[in-house]
Amino acid sequence: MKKHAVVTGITGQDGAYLAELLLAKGYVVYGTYRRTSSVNFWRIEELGIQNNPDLHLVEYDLTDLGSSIELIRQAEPVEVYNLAAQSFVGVSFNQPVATAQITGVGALHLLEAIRLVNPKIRFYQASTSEMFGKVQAIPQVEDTPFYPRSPYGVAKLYAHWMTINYRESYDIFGCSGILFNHESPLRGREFVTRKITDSVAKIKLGKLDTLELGNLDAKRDWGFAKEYVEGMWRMLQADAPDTYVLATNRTETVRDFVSMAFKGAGIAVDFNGSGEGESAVDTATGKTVMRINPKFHRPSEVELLIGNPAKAKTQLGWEPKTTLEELCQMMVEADLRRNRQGFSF
Ligand code: NDP
Ligand code: GDR
Repeated sequence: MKKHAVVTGITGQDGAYLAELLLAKGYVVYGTYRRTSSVNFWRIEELGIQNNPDLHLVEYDLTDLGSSIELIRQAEPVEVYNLAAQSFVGVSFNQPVATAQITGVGALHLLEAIRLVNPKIRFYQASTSEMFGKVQAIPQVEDTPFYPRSPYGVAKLYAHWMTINYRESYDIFGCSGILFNHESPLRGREFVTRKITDSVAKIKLGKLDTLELGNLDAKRDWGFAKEYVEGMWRMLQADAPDTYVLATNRTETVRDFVSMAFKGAGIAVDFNGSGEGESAVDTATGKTVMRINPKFHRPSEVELLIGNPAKAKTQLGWEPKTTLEELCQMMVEADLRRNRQGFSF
């Protein structure tokens, strides 16, 4: 008998990679997607898993308690990975209530469904370094105090504590993975790394003049998403439920990533000016290829994230392997290929 797993948010970056991993490990996967006017399966198509007979696509919305119960009852999973969320920090300032309902209370719906249908099911909650927000220690580890700086961070903190509360109250095997930023060619284009690599590819191919960004000074700990989903799976195979940080223990600025991406496309840039007047110029042509647009600034910013994944290494045998340079190059090359072929999601 194959094990069943539920993956919420299969149309997202992590959902697609995790489904690929679980199918390779012999699971039957129930991947959930939302009803929209044009459902987007490009990631599972790019991974070539959309027609796998062990993959069942289930229409589901995290904000509905009844369908959460139905999902768990019908899929009969041994493991549930809650990856669905309104995951874009910037949008959470404009849609704080929707973000609370989806990203915060949505996780509670799944915990309730597990408690009611089968409390033996193991549960993974996609927690985030955004919970550290205005950081209280460097680097951040599992017991660093939280200080979220966005409605998204606050909603995720609620879901994080609910996972711990259900672990302690009902003995549910609930794990919380505090994952730092992880990126890939499957990253959504609204997030800064993919926005940069896609724009750099377009500039290289003459399809775009200038990339516009917000805060270049923000520092992030960026890893490769495909490696991080392996860490999620390992958390649910452990002897006891726990909370783990997954990160690379290296931090770089958005500006560094911009330079790395242009370099990866064979364009050398110089940065000029400062603050909102900062720009980057192609040293070969003298053209401005990056400038600041204040509309991309956030009302409150997370300035510095760097995580120490020592606990995950010791207890789960998990560690990141891909360097930021390799990751950036992989993303630039994927975006050059897609843009040459005339499409880019
Ligand atoms: P994505 O934004 O790529 O994917 C989010 C998924 O959630 C999509 O499949 C989306 O569906 C789905 N979703 C959104 N709203 C609902 C809803 N109401 N009901 C059901 N599904 C919904 O995120 P990632 O793959 O990057 O991240 C996965 C999870 O990990 C998220 O919870 C994110 O917050 C968290 N996380 C991510 C990190 C990262 O660096 N990537 C770091 C730490 C945590 P649709 O395609 O229809 O929009
Ligand atoms: P983040 O990722 O907010 O860390 O959340 P994002 O890539 O959106 O921003 C990273 C940093 O870059 C700065 N920035 C810009 N960001 C975007 N999106 N667009 C811009 O034009 C731009 N210019 C500068 C941001 O201000 C920020 O400082 C991601 C998401 O995946 C969350 O779901 C996840 O929980 C965290 O990572 C860990």
